[in-house]
Amino acid sequence: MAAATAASPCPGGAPVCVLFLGMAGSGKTALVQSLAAHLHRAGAPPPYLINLDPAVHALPFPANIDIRDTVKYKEVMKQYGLGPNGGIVTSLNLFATRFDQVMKFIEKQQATSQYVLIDTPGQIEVFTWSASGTIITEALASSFPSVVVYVMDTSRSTSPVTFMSNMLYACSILYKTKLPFIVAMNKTDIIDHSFALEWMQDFEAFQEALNQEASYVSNLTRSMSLVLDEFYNSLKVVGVSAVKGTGLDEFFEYVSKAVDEYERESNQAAEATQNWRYRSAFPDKALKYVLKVENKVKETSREETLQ
Ligand SMILES: Nc1nc2c(ncn2[C@@H]2O[C@H](COP(=O)(O)OP(=O)(O)OP(=O)(O)O)[C@@H](O)[C@H]2O)c(=O)[nH]1
Ligand SMILES: [Mg+2]
Repeated sequence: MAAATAASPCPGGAPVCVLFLGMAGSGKTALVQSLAAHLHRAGAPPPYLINLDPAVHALPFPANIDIRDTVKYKEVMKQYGLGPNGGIVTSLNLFATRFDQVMKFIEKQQATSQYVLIDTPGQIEVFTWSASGTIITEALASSFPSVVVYVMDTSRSTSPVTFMSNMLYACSILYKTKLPFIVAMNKTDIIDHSFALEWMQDFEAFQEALNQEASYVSNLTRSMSLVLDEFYNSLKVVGVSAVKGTGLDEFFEYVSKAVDEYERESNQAAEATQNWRYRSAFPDKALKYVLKVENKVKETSREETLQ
């Protein structure tokens, strides 16, 4: 429980925003509930819970912010003459216009919560490919250490072709959000996720499993698996069971590693922006000189402060 109970995983003390994405029924809501219960049992500060699914009937956790309090999904469908998916997209769009208020609530959590756990709708594309999803993700990531968790139903990914489709989806979300990324292989109480780990680490084991399936899709999958090799290398994968509450300590350890990654990348991005600012104004030689002078100025002012 060390990772979850220790002081904030973020050096600045800001709460870490964890966004749960994944196919319908993969267990996003159950995992958020299970993680909140896990933190509670360990006596850790309570996480701040946000529900962004306007269509959920019964929520198994007490949300601090619930989209359903602001937007009535059924009325949105009626008012705009929309079907279920259009209703969810529009509800999220309406909610996104007021997301600045959510940000203010999260800011106030600095002293009380280490984690902000955010549940999203099952229609994954609604969140990952809509303007509101992008607005919400970027707003969070620009102010708080933010991590994406792709929840996968392990028991439904035992066929290599289905597994590959799931991984392609995960890959597309990683490249879309460009945030530190964790794959939570859920429902390990039904089947252990070791088969999936083996497929990701051992290309030949995956090929062997594919050989059992003779279809044109398996040929496509064979080629795709070569492409995904690079993606697998940088991936953090953890097996969990939301129902049994297993793997959750390890999950929080991965979140801490993802926060380190977030910090590293934001520092690099800040440096790159700064260098770019100079680069656009000065030719290469002059740039080196400007950076040298700037470092000298920094050193001098540091020395003056110390004196
Ligand atoms: N055996 C088992 N079942 C699980 C686990 N996690 C979730 N489930 C079940 O899977 C079903 C879907 O879980 P949800 O948490 O609603 O999944 P979701 O991803 O939030 O679903 P949507 O919001 O509809 O996309 C429920 O019947 C859960 O009880 C798990 O770890 N093990
Ligand atoms: Mg759900």
